[in-house]
Parts: sequence; structure tokens; C-alpha cells
Amino acid sequence: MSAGPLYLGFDLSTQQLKAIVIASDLKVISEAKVDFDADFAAKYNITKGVQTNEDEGEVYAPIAMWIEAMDLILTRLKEKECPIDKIRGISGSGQQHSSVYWSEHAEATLKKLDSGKTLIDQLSNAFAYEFAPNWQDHSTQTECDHFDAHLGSKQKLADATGSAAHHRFTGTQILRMRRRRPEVYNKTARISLASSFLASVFLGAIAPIDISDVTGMNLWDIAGEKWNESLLELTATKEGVPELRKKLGDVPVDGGGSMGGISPYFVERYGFSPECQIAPFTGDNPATILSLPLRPHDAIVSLGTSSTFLMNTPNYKPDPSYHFMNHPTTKGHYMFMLCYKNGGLAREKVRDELPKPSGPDPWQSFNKHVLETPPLDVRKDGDRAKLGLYFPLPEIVPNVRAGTWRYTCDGKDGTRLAEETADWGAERDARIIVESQALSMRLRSQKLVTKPDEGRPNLPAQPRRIYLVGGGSLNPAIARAFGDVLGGADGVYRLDVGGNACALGGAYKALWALERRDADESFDALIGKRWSEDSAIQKVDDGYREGVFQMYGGVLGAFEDMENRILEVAHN
Ligand code: XUL
Repeated sequence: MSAGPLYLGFDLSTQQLKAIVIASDLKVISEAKVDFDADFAAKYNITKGVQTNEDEGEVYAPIAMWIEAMDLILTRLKEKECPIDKIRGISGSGQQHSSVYWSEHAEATLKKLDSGKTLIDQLSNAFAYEFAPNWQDHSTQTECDHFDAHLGSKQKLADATGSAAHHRFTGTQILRMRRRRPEVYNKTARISLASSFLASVFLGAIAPIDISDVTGMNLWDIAGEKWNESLLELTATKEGVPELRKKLGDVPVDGGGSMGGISPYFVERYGFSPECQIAPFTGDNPATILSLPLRPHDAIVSLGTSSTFLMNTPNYKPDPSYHFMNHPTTKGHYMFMLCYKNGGLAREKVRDELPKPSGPDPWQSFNKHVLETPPLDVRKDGDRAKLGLYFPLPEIVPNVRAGTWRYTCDGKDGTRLAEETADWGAERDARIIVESQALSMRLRSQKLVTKPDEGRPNLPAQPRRIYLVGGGSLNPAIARAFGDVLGGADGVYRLDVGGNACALGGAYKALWALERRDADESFDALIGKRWSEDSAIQKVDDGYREGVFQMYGGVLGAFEDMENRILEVAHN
């Protein structure tokens, strides 16, 4: 066993509560999880961790289930003989945007928890509402319209808060709560996010909302580092602002340090040391970028059923179609996030149009066509470049209805864009769909990247490293095409930190929060020194290729024009 203190990270996601314990040298010591459907489906009447009210578009989780899960996961860690007494710090993550409405009894109840009883037996009077709206909730269209209009435009809302209005963002959810369930809103003494809710129970007091997770609310003025007064007025009415401020509390700008010692409940019941400190918990996407020492201009591309693009950047250039959030540990840096609905399923649809391969790998023919088709299907000088959008599901980035569109343009400079009405065949679609997914990411991140300072002064602006995660990261043809389009001065890597990236990011955050020399020692510097690259990442592509990268640059404007033309006729 590694000597020295241990750190515990949690992740309260939609379907599970996970825990991971690491040593100071980042070795994983113990893991446990509670799976809401497997452990509690019948008791809490949930499917995939949530209940739904389809008539109103509401999706929510029972808070009692989360609380039961907390005792259960600690019991499981204990059963696995995790040395709980050596844990010196706890942090973690929660699904973003989800909100918890505490009652006036919450503070007092959290403070005097009796270790002879379970949490659920004691916390039943601590909530004004028994459910937490989930990030999949889409009941807030009216509230989104009000948020988008309130500062003048979607762009102005994004400028101020990092994002345009989204159904799941907590400000719109709180506004709806006040209008739809005024008795709940009036009874609410404090509002937590999923992350600060979890932290509160461990702290035995209501924990402040985290500086990164607060930027998933449409209420936080990022530049001013304070609640946006005008948006508070929209949410609570002018007279209601002081009351709403009390409910939301103050937000410390430092994501590190300790918020206080662990509640005696956990010391007495599970054997934690009274020295164990609670560090700020954050959102699950911010925690993902803490599961490795992600340096400025590094990007993570998650290729799952949907796709996500995350980047650590010092540049703040908001736009209604994506998100900027405060970086969870580094002041002045941001997490740039693109969330696409169409990813792996769209690629599979194209794959299934091709003749079924004879071998065991269902991707064999798809990959062959991705690799054998030249970039943009330009085979010789004068050939037109092929571009497309392949959305079996309505997309958010950009906001268009489901559909497939194919276009061509001049292969050199992107001029003479024209819609292609004929189908050019699934063989070509294989390359074009992967390129188009990467081109969309390049288009939206192009203003954020800078020339890499890797001793190669002639390199154009691009991400430093690209880390691929999720199912698609196992596919070498997809890695190659993403490298062709996005570059990556230091290459494309497959990142495998196990199935527990957010909890691991939480554990690393606890370590950094409590072991940093001073507030200036950055997360990536501290974790970078202890991180063993070899066990977590594997280089899968060289990334930047001279000539090819520039070729995609030549059609980026045409790709944007294509999206705009499609948006004119097919806006969601
Ligand atoms: C991000 C979002 C989801 C949840 C998942 O904006 O809503 O990624 O954080 O738990």
C-alpha cells in the first residue's frame, strides 16, 4: 500500500453514486458504487435513475434515494476494507445543473446528525421539495425564452453567463419552481446544486456552490465574479432578490482549500479521521477535465453515443451554441464545452448502410473507407470537396431538426458552395461523416486555439494535445480522421482512466485542494508531477499533418455557410 494520506472522490451522476480512493501518488486504493436502478428501482420507482412526468417534460430524481446511496456506498467501501481512517480529504462531482431545495430545518439537522441512525432516518425534514430536477428535464421552454430575451439577446446572455438559456440550466429551473410550485419556493431556505448538496452532507452544513458549477446556472456573471442582478430579478422579481440571494448563498472564487472538517456523523459511523477535510465539489464535466493534468489548449473529445468536446482555455469567447464555464481549479481559465446529440449513433447508421463485413469487426468496411477516401474526397486538383451534416436526432450544435444534408464546394478555397441532391454513396459518407463531426468542433474552437509553443514556430494555431475517450476512441480510423481535421501539435491520444473519470477527477481535486503549496500552485502542475502517462494514455495518431490540416482550414468557411443555409430551412 502507498504510504501517506488518502483522498476520496465521489461522483453523483444520473444513474450511479461512485466513489474512488487514491493515495498521494495517485494510485487507486479502493472503489465502490451504488447503481440506482440495480439497488433501488422498485423502492423509488425510477428508470435509469430518474422519474419522468412526460406531460410537463419534467425529469427528476428522488433526493431520499441519493441520501440512502450515501450510507450504502460508505458501507460498501468499509466492507472492501478501505482504510477509511487514512482519508485526509474528500471532494467530488455531481451531474451539472440539478438543484436541491433545502428547508429551514436543514442547517440544524445537518449539524446534529446522530451516528446511531441512518441519514435517511434523520434528513426527511431537511427538504422543501423531495425531488431534484435532472439535467434531462425539458419543462422550461417559457423560462428559457424569458432568459434569452432578458438581457437583450441570446448572445448577451452568453456573454454574461457563459451560455444562452438551456432547459436544464438551474436559473430557468428555479424560475419555473417559483411560478409552478410557489409553496416549495417559499419554503426553500437554501438551494444547492447536486455537487454542493453532496458536499453539504459531508460537511454537516450547507456548502457554498462551486465556482465552476455555478456557471451552469445562467445566473452567474462570469466577468464580474458575482450573481447577475438583472437575472436574479427575472428569477425572483425585484422585491424577491434579497431572498433569492440568501437561498443561493455566496460563492467563493477559489476552487481549492478546505471548506471545513468532516461531520462527526461520518467519523463515528464509518471511522473517518476527524482531521479529514471537505474540499469544494464541482460539476461532472469540470471533474472530467480534472481526471488528468489537462494543460491549457489541450482538448478532450468524448466519442460516445453523443459527442462532447472539452477544452481548457484562457480565452473567453462565448456564443449561444456552446458553453463557457469557469475552470474548476484555475482562475482566469475556462472550460469550453460543446455538447452534440449526434455522435456514435449517427456513425453507426452510416456503417449499417455498407455491406456487412465478413470478419468479426463490424467497423471493418467503414474504417476501410474512412482511411482510403482522401480528405474531403478530393482525389485530384479541381475535384470538389464534399461536406455533410448527418443528424438522425435533432441537433443542438447547430440547432437543427433531424436530417441528412450533403454539399460540395471548391476543394481549395471553399468557394462555390452548392447543395448536392444526389446521394454519393455510403462509401463516401463514411469519411465525410467523421470529418464533418470534427470540422464542427474545429469551427467552434478555432478562435480559442493559439500557435503551440513547442519549439516549432511555423505550426498554425491548433490544440496542443487531443485526448479521445469513449467508445469511438477505440477506433483507429476515427482517431486518424479526427487528427487530420483537428490537428494536435503534440498528437492524438486515447485516454483511459477507467470508467470512473469524474470520481477520479474529484479525488485528484481533493488532493490538489489540500496539498497545494499555495493558491498559485496549479492543478495541472501538481498532478502532472505525479501522473504516470504510460498507464493512462496511449498515442494513437500524430495529429497535425502539414498540408492536410490547411486543406480543412480552406473549407471551414464553407462548412459554416452550409450550416447557416441549413439552419434557414431546418431550424429546430
Ligand atoms: C452538461 C450536462 C450533462 C450532465 C451529465 O451540461 O447537462 O453533461 O452534466 O451529468
